[in-house]
Amino acid sequence: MTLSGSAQDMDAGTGEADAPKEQTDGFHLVIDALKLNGINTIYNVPGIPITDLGRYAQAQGMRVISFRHEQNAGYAASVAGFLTKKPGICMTVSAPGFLNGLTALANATTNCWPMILISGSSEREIVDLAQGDYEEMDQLSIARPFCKAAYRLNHAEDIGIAIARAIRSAVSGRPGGVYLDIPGAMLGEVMDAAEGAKTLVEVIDPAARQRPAPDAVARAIDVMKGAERPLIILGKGAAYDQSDDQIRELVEKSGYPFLPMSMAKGLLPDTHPQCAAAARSLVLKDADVVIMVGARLNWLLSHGKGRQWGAAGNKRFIQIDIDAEEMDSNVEIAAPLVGDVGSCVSALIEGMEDRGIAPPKEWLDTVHAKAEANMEKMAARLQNNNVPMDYHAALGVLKQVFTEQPDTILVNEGANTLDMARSIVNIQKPRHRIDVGTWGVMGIGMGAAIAAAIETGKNVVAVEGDSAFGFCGMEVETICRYNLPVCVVIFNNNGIYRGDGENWSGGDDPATTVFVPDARYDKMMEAFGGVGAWVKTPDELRRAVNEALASRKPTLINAAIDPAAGKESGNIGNLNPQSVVAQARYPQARK
Ligand code: OXT
Ligand code: ADP
Ligand code: MG
Repeated sequence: MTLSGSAQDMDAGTGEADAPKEQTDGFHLVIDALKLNGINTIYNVPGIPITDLGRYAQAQGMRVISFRHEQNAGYAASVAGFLTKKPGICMTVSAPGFLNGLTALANATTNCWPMILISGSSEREIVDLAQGDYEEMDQLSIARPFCKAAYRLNHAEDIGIAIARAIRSAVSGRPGGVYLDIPGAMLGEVMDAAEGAKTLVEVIDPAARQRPAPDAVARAIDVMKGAERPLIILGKGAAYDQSDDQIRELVEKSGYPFLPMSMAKGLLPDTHPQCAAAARSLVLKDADVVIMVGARLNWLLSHGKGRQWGAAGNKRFIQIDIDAEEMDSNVEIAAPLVGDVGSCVSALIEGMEDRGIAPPKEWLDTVHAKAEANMEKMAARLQNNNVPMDYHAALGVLKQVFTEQPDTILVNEGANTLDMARSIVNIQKPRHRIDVGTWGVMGIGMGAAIAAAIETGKNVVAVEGDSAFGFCGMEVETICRYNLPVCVVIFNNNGIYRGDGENWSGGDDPATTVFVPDARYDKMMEAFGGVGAWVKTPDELRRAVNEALASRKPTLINAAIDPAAGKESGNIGNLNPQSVVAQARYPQARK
């Protein structure tokens, strides 16, 4: 993109003007650099100094999705990164807008998702002398600890290389968040268009394949050969890698049971006969060889040790990860395979040929029997018709909807709403479940739903605790404005974990964990032209969700859930600190 130049070069000798040279500017070089690298969407909140950057990007054919709050725009960008393997772009104003986006940048880095936060910033000279500029803040220094890399762009001629660096930093090796600081003045800098075009850089092979060394593969195969009770754990790094066919081949050729972490659900269908999700405790405790594929042995897996993992030292781990430093982070890794999931899994498949690798039938039967028993127990609970609904009744409906319409993307957050939906709603396709990720962060829901709809065009159902929704609920206006096929289902139990908490002082203020009872969130959606429904029975819920999916209209279903049905912190209540003093002081705390 070029601008018609107003400046003209004058021929000193004759006084005649040369043909006017075409010019460009910082705004358009940023847009051209992104487009050159196949990035066509920006998640944004406008304001000084980037308002016009958004307008011009839209004018130049980019999709610019404007949000009501930068944190949600940032979550959307990070989820776009997870879904597409290209860095999602979030664009914000300076200081407060930047800080609002920073949580999402840090969350992206924690989740290993590629994202670039581009924030406008104030006058360098004034900021550096702390002279009190409009929205003054040293954003670059503040961003550094929260991301993989942080850069500042000082001149228009550096835009091409800076955006190339940002893209490569975000997607190469372990993906993560990158901060790009854009002083407002730089955007208005004008330069010769042809010279500007030469400064643009197309990033070649930004996330180069990394094949594991043959001896590392041989070591892993030797460990597999000795396995009597093997297990494959699939993580969201495996989902991110998009080597879906190879992963399926590894699982099916080895015959090993597999346990999907929450966002790896669907890499193989949850209904696959080798899926061990419903026998989680058993496989973690009893497996003797565990192959980790793009999953970390962090808190979600009890760090690979302790009671959950059975007797100490009873396991050998093979770990596939792009990041060598992940190895031995919590326990000894017997066979590290450093590389991308696709290359490592392919190498394992090749190495397995003719090595007689298959799990003992007895182990498979044991896992299968446990999973079947758990599923049977669960099935009975899903049938109930209690009013008010409990989580099982409502999720029984959603389970059926997802079985019938497996192309729908599930977004999920909350505590009980999250934990129960994870185990009840089966996912059939890769990257069709997006949730709170490694930090268990609340508020990701609306940004994730918007990104999923924008990036895939598919129907999205966001199953939200009422508290979780409150962190990002204003974005229902964004959903309506862009007319996205998003159906938000709020599990409204009047509070955080439960809606029946009491104020232990006996005073008039409500308990710390409860909300206004029977709040009409459905009216929020109606306020912006979407469809709202307040449902109290499984049948009403089923009808409302099916209507939303058929119409593809923005819909919010406010599902009344029994305030007494949930548990403190869902499945992770054990992480709450305990105090014998407090328990003695408050008898209620002992419940
Ligand atoms: O094998 P066993 O027998 O053990 O059984 C297991 C499986 O085998 C079995 N299972 C099945 N059975 C039958 N059929 C099927 N299909 C099946 N599948 C599995 O079920 C059990 C359990 O299986 P699961 O779930 O796989 O295993 P488990 O043990 O739970 O796994 C452990 C974990 C750790 C991997 C898992 O629990 C997990 O992934 N947990 C994630 C938890 C998480 O991240 N929670 C969110 C954070 S909680 C808290 O921090 C909240 N806050 C604070 C806050 C946050 N987070 N963020 C910010 C920015 N500010 C504040 C807040 C405010 S939650 C929250 C709001 C909550 O209120 P809401 O209103 O939103 O929500 P409600 O609670 O609904 O009110
Ligand atoms: P989960 O929460 O599902 O267990 P984590 O986020 O803890 O997953 O782990 C993801 C892991 O995947 C990270 O250690 C990251 O380095 C790794 N990873 C990300 N992308 C790739 C890739 N393309 N190939 C190999 N490993 C990857
Ligand atoms: Mg709730």
